[in-house]
Amino acid sequence: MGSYYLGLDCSTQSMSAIVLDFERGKICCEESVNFEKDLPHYGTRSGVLPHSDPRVKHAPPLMWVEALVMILDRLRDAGVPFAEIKALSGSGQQHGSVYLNKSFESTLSRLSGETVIGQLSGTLARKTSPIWMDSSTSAECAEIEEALGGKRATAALTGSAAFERFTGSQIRAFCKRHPVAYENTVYIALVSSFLASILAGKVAPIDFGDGSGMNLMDITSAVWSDAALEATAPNLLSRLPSVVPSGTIIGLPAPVWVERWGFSAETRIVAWSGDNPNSLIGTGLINPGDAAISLGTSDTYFGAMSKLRTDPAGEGHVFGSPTGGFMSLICFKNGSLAREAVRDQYSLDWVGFAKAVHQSEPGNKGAFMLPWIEPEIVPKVLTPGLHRINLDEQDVAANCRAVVESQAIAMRRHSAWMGIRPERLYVTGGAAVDEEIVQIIADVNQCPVYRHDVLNSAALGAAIRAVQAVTGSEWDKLIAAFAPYPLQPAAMPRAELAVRYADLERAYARAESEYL
Ligand code: XUL
Repeated sequence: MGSYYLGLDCSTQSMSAIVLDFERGKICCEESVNFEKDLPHYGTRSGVLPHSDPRVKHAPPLMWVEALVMILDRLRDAGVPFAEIKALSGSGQQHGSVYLNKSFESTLSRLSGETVIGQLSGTLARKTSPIWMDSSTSAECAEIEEALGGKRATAALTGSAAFERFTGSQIRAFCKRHPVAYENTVYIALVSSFLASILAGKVAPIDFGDGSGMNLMDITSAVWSDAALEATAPNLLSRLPSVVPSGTIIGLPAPVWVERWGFSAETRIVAWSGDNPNSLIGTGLINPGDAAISLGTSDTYFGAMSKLRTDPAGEGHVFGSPTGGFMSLICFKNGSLAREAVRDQYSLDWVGFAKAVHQSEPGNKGAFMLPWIEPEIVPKVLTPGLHRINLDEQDVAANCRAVVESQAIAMRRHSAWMGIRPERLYVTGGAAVDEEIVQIIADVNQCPVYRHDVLNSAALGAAIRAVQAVTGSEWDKLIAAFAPYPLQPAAMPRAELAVRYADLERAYARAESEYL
């Protein structure tokens, strides 16, 4: 009998899985399901339902369940020995919420056969789930902050100022706009706890890491905050599960998963967490001082925190770390979204995009852009727009460079509050394979950039968390075994470009304040 550990990741655009073979100390299987391509009948674009208002971003929760079923099928077809999986955990795109009616709990307890999705369809009190890209709840954010004594007080209490995409303002908006449906909502889950509930066949708790992306939890004591609940919606406590440490074993697989996929009835299900806390583990950044950039649908900049400290400007977040401490993070919505939009405008593929960046000069002769193709989170921009500064729209190479350089500069500028000016940076996420992007990050930050072999740090982090929860192994040892720090940098900074990028950063800062 071997020992295998499964990590799942339900992100914006896909569901992915990583299986660790513990005895051999390696990843033995990776699979992925793309929502738009593999599940076209849900009608999403890149995992998001189209809507006439660019601020409204929802996804169908049953699509995530169908993706879960599909990925388990793929793992089985790939020969994963389900009976030898000792534990599993998962990762969900943070902040997204699922609204469930009174039949949820009883349906979970008797999920059966081929029709998991059909059975769950009757349990939704709201057919769609607002996700992290939504920015339609500014009024509710203002109301919550006012009730909690302002932006700073909200951040001090919950780890973040009130944000449109955070679950609290989304719940408030739902309750105000659809009071009857809110009344019929008996449980509110996060993407992570929703999928964990389905696997465990019972309502799952929310972990400390994902719970801190809701504006509802007291970040210091890791329990729901009465004041925040009251500022958000009536009778909210009864609709929320408890908050638990990220390493909590929450249950065993429901019979359907044992019967249909051959999971052992003894497989431990470890609380699922958000993609960012999971990525912290998957990039091995458990010790304060280092920082990582995840280049995904959103771009995030994050690191472990030595002492709880919130962002005075209210742009950044403090989340719970799966190791028990804290992590800091800032999130840019126009990550790969903006890179893809520029690439598509010039009808390029990624190879052509990288070539174009290469053809242009570092610093772009002072040309850059504010790439707010979607409403932006940092800085807060509710009316989208792409603004070119000293930049000729016809110049393909300069535009491709401009989006990447501007994003790298924005990350550097807005991460200053974290107080980490790292000696090295780690990169993860799909776009981390691009040599030009990685070089620009090194030059803008004037530090070496390292790239992990495994770019799906959220699924890897979930699998490592599953091992840790069951074996009690030290984090350092698990990181060394499954997410070792790369020895060779992927890019070194070019010192001769330091002044050029410092000038560009100043110009960028001026332009940003002009357009805000
Ligand atoms: C972080 C954030 C995104 C989501 C989706 O606060 O909103 O990174 O977690 O990945």
